[in-house]
Amino acid sequence: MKMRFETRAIHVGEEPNLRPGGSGDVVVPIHLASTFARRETDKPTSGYEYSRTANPTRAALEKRLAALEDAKFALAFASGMAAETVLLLTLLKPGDHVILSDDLYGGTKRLCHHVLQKNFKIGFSHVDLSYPEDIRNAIRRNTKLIWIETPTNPLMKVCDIKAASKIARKKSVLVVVDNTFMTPCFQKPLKLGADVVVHSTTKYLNGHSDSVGGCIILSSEEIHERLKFNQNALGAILSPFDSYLVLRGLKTLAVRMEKHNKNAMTLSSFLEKARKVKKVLYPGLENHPQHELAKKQASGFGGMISFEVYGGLRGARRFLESLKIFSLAESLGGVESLAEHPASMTHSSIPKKERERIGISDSLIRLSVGIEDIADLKEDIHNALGRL
Ligand code: P1T
Repeated sequence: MKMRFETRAIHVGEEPNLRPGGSGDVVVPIHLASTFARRETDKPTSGYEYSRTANPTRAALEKRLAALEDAKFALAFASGMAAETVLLLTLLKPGDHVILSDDLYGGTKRLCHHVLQKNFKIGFSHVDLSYPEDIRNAIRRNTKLIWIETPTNPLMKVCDIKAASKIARKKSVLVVVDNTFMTPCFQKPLKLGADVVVHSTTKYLNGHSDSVGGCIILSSEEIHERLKFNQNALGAILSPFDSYLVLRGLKTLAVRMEKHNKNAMTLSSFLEKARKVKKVLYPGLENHPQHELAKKQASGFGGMISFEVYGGLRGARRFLESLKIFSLAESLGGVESLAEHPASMTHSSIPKKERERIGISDSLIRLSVGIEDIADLKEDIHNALGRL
């Protein structure tokens, strides 16, 4: 039976085993074994041999992740950065060139410049991916890959995945989309023409701020085989317990995303009217430069809002340190609301001059809007703005 998204999020990968000897668990057990016994030397009897190579709990999660992005394959990693590292080391070789957005998660930028460029001689160009023409112009003879974060972290710029994929395909360039902010609940990059999706499962997919993980999702058998080989060779796997946590979190992904979206929509409109707020960046607002595109390419706007306060660094600090319900913490995508200061936290590895050129100013604040009662969230923001 072909299941719809919300049903898949609960059932795929956790079909109870009702065969003779099967226990019928409705929830996949946490298979802690590091190794699996076999009858014959030349083939693994159960299909499993060693947990780094494959593990039944991780396999259940990978099956579900693939189903949610309408893809054939998924691989689960020890963190979002581990997934990105294995992906880039698999697809690129020295001398290759990659196009990235000008603002994106600071850790991705650090991996690209401080590891891949420095040690492996891979070149990177940063462009504003909200202009498809700029993508076309940035493609070089040796360009192998376009890395798209949409909306971007933290400036919330939206890239037209369909247009970018069309440009890339003509030049045989691969398109990777980091779908962490939107999740497959709101956005399906592979359907829009992208080749590969990556996620930090640490965020919305797990949803409860109690697991660090990542994944790669795709339909190309050839690339999947290479990735699987390299994941095993490099050892960057998600543990059985974390796999279980993400399987559990995914069951409520759709209801959580609906509430994140609703709360963020209300809060962004509230911030827009606040006297001490200079500007608000949220794709759901009509004045967002890519609002129409965001409406067309995704079925929701997500739970992330960035905004600038008056009062520069001092103002931002005072606001953040006055919050009571929002925790002042890095990360995002959990049921609890978080607030952070990109310039000194998530994006501090980017030099100040470069940060300011991109638009990550000292007065920029990023919110991960949780699923608490919106009246409490509004009150918390209102009171903290009152301290400016
Ligand atoms: O933290 P990790 O699971 O390794 O994932 C890295 C990562 C990848 N992609 C995006 C879009 C991300 O936002 C992140 C991690 N981001 C944060 C920790 C943050 O606060 O923005």
